[in-house]
Amino acid sequence: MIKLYDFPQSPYCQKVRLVLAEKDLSYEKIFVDLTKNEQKTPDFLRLNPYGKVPVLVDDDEVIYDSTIINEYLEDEYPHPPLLPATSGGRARARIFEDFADNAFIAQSSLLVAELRKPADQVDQERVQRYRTDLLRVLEFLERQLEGRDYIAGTFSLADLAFVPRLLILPRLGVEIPARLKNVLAWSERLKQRPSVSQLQLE
Ligand SMILES: N[C@@H](CCC(=O)N[C@@H](CS)C(=O)NCC(=O)O)C(=O)O
Repeated sequence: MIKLYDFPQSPYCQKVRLVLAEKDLSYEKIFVDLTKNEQKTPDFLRLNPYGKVPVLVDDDEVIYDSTIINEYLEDEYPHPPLLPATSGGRARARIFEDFADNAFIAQSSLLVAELRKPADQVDQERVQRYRTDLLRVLEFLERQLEGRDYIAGTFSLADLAFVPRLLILPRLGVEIPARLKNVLAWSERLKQRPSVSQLQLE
């Protein structure tokens, strides 16, 4: 039985839950309360020395880091495939999976953290800067999606990596501008997927 050490609001845990759902894998969810620092207990650090969720345990295998977990799931449970068939396509999927983590999730997490502060401590200048940065990322994605339904051509792990933050953009005060037609269509296409519509964000 697969076990997932999870914190519901974590976009990295959400990435893994999306892939588990796409592959229709059953698993046990183990709640790690980050608000109580449970990820830094000796027991948890034995699973992941970085003290971060998600961690996936599949029989004797202990795997951490959402990207590595999702690649493991793809290797171990290849159907349905979530990487393109060609080497070039797979490389592109990996490039954008990495971009989602480092540019999109990382940027939006700064905004989430700022907006979570008590109202009188929120730095509006920063909020505006983070929103502008996210819009710049969306503009870049618009160009990358030209002539493609999905970021690496076929639906893949890369698209799923964007989903957690794509879903909460309105809550962060970021509307996808109407001129970004490719991003809007891609986002709608993703929202139609059962794995995405049923994703628990809280
Ligand atoms: N690169 C890691 C990042 C994981 C990560 O940053 N997890 C956060 C939750 S969103 C965490 O566990 N933070 C707790 C901490 O750093 O103490 C991945 O993709 O899994």
